[in-house]
Order: sequence, then C-alpha cells, then structure tokens
Amino acid sequence: MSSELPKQHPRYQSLYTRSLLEQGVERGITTLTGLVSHGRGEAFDYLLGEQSHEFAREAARAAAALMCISEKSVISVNGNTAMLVRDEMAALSQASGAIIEINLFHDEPSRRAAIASHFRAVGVEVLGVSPDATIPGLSSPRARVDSKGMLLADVVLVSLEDGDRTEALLAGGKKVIAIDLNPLSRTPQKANISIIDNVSRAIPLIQECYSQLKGLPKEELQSILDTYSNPKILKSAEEAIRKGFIGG
Ligand code: PTJ
Repeated sequence: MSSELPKQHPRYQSLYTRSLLEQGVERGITTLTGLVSHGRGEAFDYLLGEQSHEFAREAARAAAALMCISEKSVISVNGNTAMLVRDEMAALSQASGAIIEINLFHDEPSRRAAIASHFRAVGVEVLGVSPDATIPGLSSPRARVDSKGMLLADVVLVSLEDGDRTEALLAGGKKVIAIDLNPLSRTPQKANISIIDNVSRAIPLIQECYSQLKGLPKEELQSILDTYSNPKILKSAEEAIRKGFIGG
C-alpha cells in the first residue's frame, strides 16, 4: 500500500502513517478502534501545525531527566505505538536501559505475539507476551502485566490510552510520563509529566533530551523536575490547540 503513495503528495506523511496503521490491522497488531483513536489524534495534531511546541520540548526534557534518575523505567507499547514508533522505542530503550512491555486494552494473545515478533524483527525482546500478574486496583484488561515489568518499575512511559491505568500506576507509587495529543484526556491530566505531541515526534524528543542530560549530577536532574509544572504545560497546550495553528 505505502509503495503506491505519491511521495510528492502534500499530505504524504499523513497518508504514510495511515498506511502503517492499516498494515498493523492486517498483521493483527493494531485494532480497528486504534484507527479511530488515530483519527482523533490527527485532528489535534492538525491544530498544532503537526510540529513539536515548546510545551512538548519542556515536558520531554523533564521526562528524560526522570528517566535518567530512575532505577527501572518501562516503556509501554500498544497496537498503535508498535506500528508508529517501534524503531524509536527500540532506540530509546537501548539508550536508556528502559524495558519495553506490551500492554493492551483490546487484549488477545495473538496480538501480544504479533507485537513481540514485530520487535524481535529489529532484535528487541519485549515483556508482556504472556502476562502473569495484574496491576492492583485496575479492572480493565490493561491490568494484565508481566511480573518482571512495570509492576517493579519506578517510572512508566505510557502513550495513547485512557486514564485508568495511569491512576492505578500512580496509586502504586510510580511516576507516569504520558504522551497524548489531547491535553484534556484523562491520562495527561493525571500523569506526572505529559508530552502533548505526536508520539512519532515525542519519543525522538525524549531520546534527544536523554542524550543531553545523561551523566549530569543527580541534583541538576532533580532541579529540572522541581521546576517543572505539568498543569502549566497542559494549559499552554490547550491554549495552542484552541488558538489553532496559523501559517508555517
Ligand atoms: O492496542 P490497544 O488494544 O491497547 O488499544 C489502543 C487504543 C489506542 C485503541 C486505546 O488505547 C484507545 O482506545 O485509546 P483512546 O481512548 O482512543 O485514546 C487515545 C488518545 O491518544 C487520544 O487522546 C488521541 O487524541 C491520542 N492520540 C491518537 N493518536 C496519537 C495520539 N497521541 C499522540 N500521538 C498520536 N499519534
């Protein structure tokens, strides 16, 4: 499908991204609901001018500082992010030592296996192929986790989902970094650090910041976190979306 897309089309990137998710559905990785979620994300991204804003950069820097300090970080992957940012997640995992764990809302063993083999194709082993534990206090299928993964983590990076798991992870004493294009969504509202940006740009942003911050003294990293205000970031993002993107 992607080979048929005209590269000179003004919306080529958008068409390419859609075709990736279409392939994800065909391969049993992405759900049909995932396509609906993507459409909602696209609308917000359009209003943001399809570019990373200062509020996303600031949040990505705080996220990287948190990952630098963290003892054990986990990057959570679902059916959309597996297709959109597999290579970027793999690179961030390699740079930071964070583990990648599958976590699904529409849970099917075949989807877990398909996502794991999609990562294995680039040499990455992920957790969550056969979940053997549950996140306490969470009734949704997202509760099903690997006992060696996010349950033991101090920092969890989540993208594109509803807020229940974030609340349960926070209640379990973990710090949550969220990536979501909708600042009004429950996940970014509840998370400690919310990157309001397209996941395709947000993961490379975190990685870029991580490379810059890695090796800084813990006090300097902590001061980035102490001066960070998530409510301020959410307010700036909402204002940018309400104003809409002009020109560029
Ligand atoms: O693979 P599964 O079974 O775990 O299911 C994954 C989906 C995405 C279907 C599931 O988590 C879901 O239904 O999510 P929601 O409730 O639709 O929330 C998705 C959020 O992500 C919305 O706020 C969208 O605006 C946002 N979003 C969509 N695409 C992107 C995005 N945010 C960042 N980057 C995107 N590319």
